Formats: sequence, structure tokens, C-alpha cells
Amino acid sequence: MKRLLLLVPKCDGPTENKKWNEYLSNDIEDLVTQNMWRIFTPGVLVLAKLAEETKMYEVQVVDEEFQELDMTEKYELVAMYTVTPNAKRAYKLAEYYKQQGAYVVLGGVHATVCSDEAIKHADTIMIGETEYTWPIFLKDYKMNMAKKIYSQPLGEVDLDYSPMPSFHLLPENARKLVAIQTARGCPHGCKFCNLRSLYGKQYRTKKIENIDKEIQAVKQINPLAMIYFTDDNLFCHEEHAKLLMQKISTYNLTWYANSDISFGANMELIKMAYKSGCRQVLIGLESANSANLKGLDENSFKSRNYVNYKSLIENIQSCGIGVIGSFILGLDEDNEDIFDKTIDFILDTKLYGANITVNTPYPGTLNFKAMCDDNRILTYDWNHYTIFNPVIKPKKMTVEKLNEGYLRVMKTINSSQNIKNKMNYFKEKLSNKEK
Ligand code: B12
Ligand code: SF4
Repeated sequence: MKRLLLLVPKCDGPTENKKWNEYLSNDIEDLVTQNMWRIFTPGVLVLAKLAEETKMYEVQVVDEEFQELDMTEKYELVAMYTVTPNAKRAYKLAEYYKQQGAYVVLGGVHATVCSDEAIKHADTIMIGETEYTWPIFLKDYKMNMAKKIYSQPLGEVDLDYSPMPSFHLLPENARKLVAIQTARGCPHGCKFCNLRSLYGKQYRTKKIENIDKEIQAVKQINPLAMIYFTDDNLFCHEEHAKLLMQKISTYNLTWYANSDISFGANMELIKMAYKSGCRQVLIGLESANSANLKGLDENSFKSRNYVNYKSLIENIQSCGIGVIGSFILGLDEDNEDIFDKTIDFILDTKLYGANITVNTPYPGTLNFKAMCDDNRILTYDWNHYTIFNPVIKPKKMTVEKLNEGYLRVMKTINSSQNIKNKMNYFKEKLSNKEK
């Protein structure tokens, strides 16, 4: 059997000892890390399954966020998942494994949107989704006829053919919160988002029975596992979400998901979600400054909903589901008052969590094109593209002010007093619910 390594390289970060932001102190680095959901990157488990099915490979999966990479191990085939901030490390590892005699494949988001760059470092690159192309590659590779590029047209993969991910390969320390994807796509098309360059415009769902099988498989490796439904927007297809929740409501499952704010306007859906075990949703609120939201997504959905943000968050949280709001600081309409506005918004709404990022134009997005055209990109060193490190010149403030403000927002919302206030709010909401 040939040895195949499916590898998710870690993001090296902007400097040797700074993972997220080159200017900020180490305690803020730790806070950013603590605020993150730790999840083993799920795409490689799909490729693992398809490779296992050929019965020709001994498959190993490594996500460097969870496992140490043993550089003494030898493989015939090494395939890596790339996002923009791990691309440079992936290229370095590609050179290393090629020198060791391995055949190297690169895929995932970054290799898809920067294929001309990625191809210089790999024997083969896989553009886009790979349910159809990876098995073809494996056949070609077996016959020594592998092509340089395999490319999947956008939006054509039928998710009924997406195999059960090889959850059994997950390392022990990655079995607490496990990713399951139930659909691909999102109706909004935000300017800063890479989704459409990977999945196209269509919204595609998996069959409920297949999702159910995936949940059962996760429970087999850890009966207490929590599930993170990684769909980019779980509740945007109401019927699919309801069928899913009906199915899982008997399971005593705890689960998290990503959503847009329209979830907060649908009390029936919120109650079903709570009942079926949903305890946190991550929502891209993007900005506490409404001027930024106009035109941020295709139909200005976020701009139209801004006036209701607070009441919609209250609807969700009062039912016992914590909202993690995601914010981008340094958008084009932001001046220095955005920091106080963001702090006030977060404290006011008693958001369960806040994911504070800075405006980062990822290649392949409309935002990236606009920043290139305006000559505002400060560096093309992908290690700096962590979403917590300024890489463009903000319009209405300096980079220094953006960093100072970022620090202040993080310190304020994470102060022990503010965390205590928030926890008291949740205790009160939950005790009211029980009455
Ligand atoms: C869940 C999730 C996470 C989880 C898990 C990590 C992960 N990458 O999945 C967590 C919370 C840890 C996370 C962290 C980060 N994430 Co994230 N994440 C997602 C999300 C919402 C869903 C991914 C998912 O569930 N995939 C399910 C699998 C089955 O689908 P898939 O990944 O598309 O896999 C298919 C293809 O891509 C391909 N493929 C996948 N792996 C491989 C490997 C090889 C070798 C090959 C050939 C092909 C291939 O084939 C698969 C089957 O068709 C995506 C959005 C998205 N849909 O991609 C963002 C996304 C990948 N994340 C993003 C970002 C920015 C990050 C972070 C950098 C944020 C940060 N600073 O921490 C880190 C990077 C960490 C990392 N190693 O990926 C961006 C990446 C943009 C970019 N250009 O880099 C995305 C695209 C979000 C967006 N809307 O723009 N993320
Ligand atoms: S709502 Fe979220 S997933 Fe959908 S396009 Fe916007 S950023 Fe991407």
C-alpha cells in the first residue's frame, strides 16, 4: 500500500512569535486564540474517505493545529489543504516533501483562487470542490498519468455524492467538537467573502439521511461529541434547517452553527433550534457602523437589517442560544469612533461572544480587487493575512490607530467585569426560561 498524507499546514503568522497580529501584545494573542472554536479542518476527511475506498492507500490525516507533524515519516503522496494564511507554509512543506521524493498535491481555497501561484509549488493542483476530481486524480496518479491541474466547475457537485468523511481518522484531541457540513452556498455574496469562488452561487444541500449517518458516525467515535454545522449559513434554507432539526431533536445533541441575522426574526426556527440542542450561533454582523453595510453584500441584506440587529439578537439570546457576533474593524466608512461604537454595541446587546477582525481582502474576493485597484494593499505576504492583522491602508484612520483601537475593543469587552455582567445576563435569561 502507498502512504498518503492529507495535511492541513498551520498558519505561521506574521512574525516568529506572533500568530495573529505583529503589533499586539502576547496577552491579546492569547485572547484571540481563546475566543476561537477549535475544529479539525473537515475537507481532508472527505478526501481521506475517497482514498480509503480505493484500498490502495494507507491514509494519515494531520491538521497541525491538533497534531505535531513528524518530518521523519515518509510518504509517496502528500496532499495539502490551503487557506491564504497557511499558503506560504504549505509551499515550504511542498518543497520539503518533493525533495523527499513524494508527489505533492495542493487544493483548498487558496490554491483555488491563486492557482497560478500554487501551481509553481505542486506537482498537481486541484481547483474547487473535489468529490468528482480527486478519484480521477487518484486513478491517473496510479497509472503515472496525473495532470498538472484538475478543475471542478463551480456549483456542479451533487452533495448526495459527497462521501461520509473518515471521522475515525480524527485524532483523540479533535473529537470534542466535530465539523459536519450539511449544505454549500449562501445567498448574500459579501464582498470580502471567498465562498462564491469555491462553491458558486447555488445553494446545495445534503440529504437529511446522509447528514444523520454522519452524526451517527461521529457519535461512534465519541458519544459526547458536540457538532459544529459548518455551513456558511445554516438557516437560510428554512425547510432544510427544519428537517435537519426535526431529525436531531431526539438525540440530546449540543450543536453550533453559522447563520445570518434573519434567524433572529423567526421565533419558530429559534425555538426548534434550541430544542434540538443549538447553543451558539455565529453571525456576521460585520459592523456597528451602518454606513459600512450598504453594498457590502449583493442585495444590501445586512444594511437593511441593521436597524433590527439589537432586537433580533435579543430574540435569539432570550431563547438560550448565545450569539457570537463577527465584526470587521477598519472598513471604509470607519473613523476612530468605530471602536467606542463597537464596544457599546457588544456590551449593550450582551453578545455571548464577539469575533473582532480587521478588514482583510482575501484574493478571489471583490474586496481584494478593489484594494488592488486603489493601490491600498500594504503587503502580499500571505502570512500577514490572519484577519487580525492590518494588511491594507484604512481609508479614514492610520494602521497605528486601527491597532490601538483593536486592542482597546478586545481589552474592554473581555474585562472581568464585562464578562461577569454578560454571564449574569445569561443566567437570568436561562432561569426565566425554566420558570
Ligand atoms: C469550518 C471553517 C473553519 C473551521 C475549520 C477549518 C476549515 N478551514 O474548515 C475553523 C473555525 C477552525 C476555521 C478556521 C479558519 N478559517 Co475558516 N472556514 C470554515 C468554513 C466556514 C467551512 C469549511 C467546511 O466546513 N468545509 C467542509 C468541507 C467538506 O468542504 P471544503 O472545505 O470546501 O472542502 C472541499 C474543497 O475545498 C476541497 N478540499 C478541501 N480540503 C482539501 C485538501 C486537498 C489536499 C485538496 C486537493 C482539496 C481539498 O475538496 C473538498 C471537497 O469538495 C469555510 C468556508 C468554506 N465553506 O470553505 C471557512 C473558510 C475556509 N475559513 C476562512 C478563514 C479565513 C479561516 C481562518 C484563516 C480564520 C482565522 N484567522 O483563524 C482559519 C484558518 C484555519 C484553517 N486551517 O483552515 C476563509 C478562508 C479564506 C482564505 N482565502 O483563506 C473561509 C473560506 C471563509 C470565507 N467565507 O471566506 N474555519
Ligand atoms: S453572509 Fe457570510 S457566508 Fe454569506 S456571503 Fe456573506 S460572509 Fe460569506
